[in-house]
Amino acid sequence: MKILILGGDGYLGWPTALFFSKNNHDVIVVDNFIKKKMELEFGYKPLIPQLSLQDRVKKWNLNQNKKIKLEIGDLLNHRFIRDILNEHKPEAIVHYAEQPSAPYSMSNRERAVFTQHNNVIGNLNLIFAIKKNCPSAHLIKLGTLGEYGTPNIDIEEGWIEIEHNGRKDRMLYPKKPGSFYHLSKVHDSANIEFACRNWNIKCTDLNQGVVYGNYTDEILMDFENLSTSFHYDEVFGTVINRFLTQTITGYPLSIYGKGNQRRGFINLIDTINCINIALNNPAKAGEFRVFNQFTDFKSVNDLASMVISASKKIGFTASSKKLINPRKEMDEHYYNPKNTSLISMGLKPVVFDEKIINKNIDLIKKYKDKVNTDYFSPSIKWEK
Ligand code: USQ
Repeated sequence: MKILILGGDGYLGWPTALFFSKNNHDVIVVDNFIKKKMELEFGYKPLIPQLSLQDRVKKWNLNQNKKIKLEIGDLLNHRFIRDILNEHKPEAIVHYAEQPSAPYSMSNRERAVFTQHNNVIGNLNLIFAIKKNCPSAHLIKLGTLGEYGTPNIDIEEGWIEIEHNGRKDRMLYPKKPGSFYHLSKVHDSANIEFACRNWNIKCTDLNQGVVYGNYTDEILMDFENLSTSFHYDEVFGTVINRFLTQTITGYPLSIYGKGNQRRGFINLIDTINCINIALNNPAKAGEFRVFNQFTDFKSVNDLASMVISASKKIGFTASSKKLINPRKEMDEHYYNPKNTSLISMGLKPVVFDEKIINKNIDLIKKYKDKVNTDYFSPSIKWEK
């Protein structure tokens, strides 16, 4: 199948490209390197040094039947994305090409505006280009579980049956997200749902939990040269990846607030497995299908305790510290998000256990001397 991967230089996009190339698909990777520019704004580097995207693609293509193609450009340039779709006529489009950080979007007005402009307008340009040039392509859009927030009712997969004053309808599930970043994905979902209803295009919107992990089978083929961007700073590093990096340096695991907030999470390997399931079972024409893409949910305290106890078995003496929460989040809350769709379609989740925690630690421990512990303290405050 011909698959376009938008945001193919990123933490998720790069390993997704490797997986589909390895599995004999024609992969075209698109990126504008905006994330690299955002990293430079803060001076943050990923823990594992990375080759440029061009060099990684060259290395990979040396030993593969199916060569990855690379296109550099920005979804904000509507002519660029229109021409790419016209030239390649992809059957599936995996859309990761968005500003991915909640703290970034909350750091000041400019970055909030940038986040929503970049994400919402880029996505709009994409759906217009799909309508014009490849209306039967399956759009696989990365949304986020955080679109829902932490409501005091069960979280369904994108849609909910509502009965109001004696009448019923099936509506998009109401959203109460916790950052301007998460809101950008809410707006994307609403725009795509309208496009599916209005133009008969097809989309799977994946409301993904917090991703962790630093390897996939394809990355392990040449870890030094094919690694993905593994961040541990407060802007781009997700909570478990930060905890793993703090463990190797002996820095206390940074629990925000009382640590009772619960979140859904998923291993990097399962992100790709879920995309693969969606790809092999496309939405129908006109369908806006939503899957909640996480494999487990736990409190931040539980995640920290699991990392501390697992890492003890391999000689680390990790501890944790509760910090004043820089974000505005509910500490005690009901949380019951559903994730039955992908499991019923065959996802066999990678379990977050001692083995997986320690394999991830083992792969990064040799970079211990590269860790900059200044990256660990949160400075971006939601209420400022
Ligand atoms: N947290 C800590 N300590 C830390 C970092 C985070 O306790 O050092 C807590 C936060 O307060 C939050 C939870 O961990 O309650 C998750 O934070 P995060 O930074 O790992 O994840 P988040 O900001 O929610 O965003 C990440 C990705 C984003 C994706 C989202 C999925 O950066 O792209 O959309 O996870 S979700 O959270 O389900 O919306």
